[in-house]
Amino acid sequence: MALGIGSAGARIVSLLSKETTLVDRFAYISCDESDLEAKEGEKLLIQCPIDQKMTPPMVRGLSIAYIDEIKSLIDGARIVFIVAGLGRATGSGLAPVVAQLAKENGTDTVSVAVMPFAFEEKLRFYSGLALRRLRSVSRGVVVVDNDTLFKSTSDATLKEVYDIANSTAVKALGSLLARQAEDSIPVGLNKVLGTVFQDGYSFLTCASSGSVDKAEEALARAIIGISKRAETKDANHAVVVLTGDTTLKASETATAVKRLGSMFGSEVIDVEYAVNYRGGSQLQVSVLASGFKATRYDEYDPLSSLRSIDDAMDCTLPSGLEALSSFD
Ligand SMILES: Nc1nc2c(ncn2[C@@H]2O[C@H](COP(=O)(O)OP(=O)(O)OP(=O)(O)O)[C@@H](O)[C@H]2O)c(=O)[nH]1
Ligand SMILES: [Mg+2]
Repeated sequence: MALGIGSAGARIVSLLSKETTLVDRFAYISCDESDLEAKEGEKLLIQCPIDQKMTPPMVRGLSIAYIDEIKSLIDGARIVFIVAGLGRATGSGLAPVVAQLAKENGTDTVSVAVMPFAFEEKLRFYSGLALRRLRSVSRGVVVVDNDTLFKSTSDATLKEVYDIANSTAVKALGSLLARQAEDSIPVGLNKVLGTVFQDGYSFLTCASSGSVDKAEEALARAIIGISKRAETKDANHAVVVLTGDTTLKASETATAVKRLGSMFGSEVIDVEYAVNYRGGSQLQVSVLASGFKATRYDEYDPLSSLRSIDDAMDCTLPSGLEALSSFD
């Protein structure tokens, strides 16, 4: 099951529903009705009785009244992929709650955390905090950094930036979560999960190249995306998906995969790969790599080094709402 939370999560899962062939159920949770519009699948709206700007702790507070509904939404799923953009109220507040409820239910969760663009400095604190929380309650966490999905140019609108970022992210996720088809050799769910269910964080990055050594060049670009956010030598598992046209040679794939260990600076890395011939002459490469104990986002939350804080206490209701009888 894929579950989109908040605005970014809902948009990405809705696009993913048209791309993946491996996910059976799609669902959406948000505090904003417009995130749920025109989405096919199960939907849950978390309502706030007072119109006001929310924070992640407020959303967590509001979610208490919806715990049974969240539980029944995820009930029966073998694996839940939770997708959320972190840093604002809904995704940061709700994604860790949903992951925790799935864990209590005995369901394995893979949380896909979309991290803020560099220009969204104000979102750093909550995104760092939410990522740490997600790590503590999910079986696997895949970090997708918005800056690796789109190089910001001054003339693009925010909608264009999101659209490009989403199409890149969804192509990468869809190529990992694909069934066997005529024009592809997929990696298979078990190998993806084997990579993601490692200690620490996984990263998903993408790059493309049209040069003579396109496989190697695109791979190097994707790995540079990870190197700015974590120690590449910590990587112990990776899945590489190459998407090109029908001229993509086996020898190119083989060379790229062989070079991967030295590109990461880790000779012990366990590499799986998949090939997809539905692309164009530009070779697209997606790299999912795992085993990263620390990330640059640890610095986003200055309290992350303290071990004595009880995160479960961080849950508030908008003032005035405590007295409403519908809240536990
Ligand atoms: N890739 C991508 N990122 C997005 C998109 N929409 C928002 N984001 C990013 O995701 C993070 C969280 O933003 P939203 O998803 O809009 O926030 P939300 O979870 O809906 O929270 P509230 O609207 O405050 O309740 C921010 O870093 C945004 O830049 C999107 O469509 N695609
Ligand atoms: Mg929103």
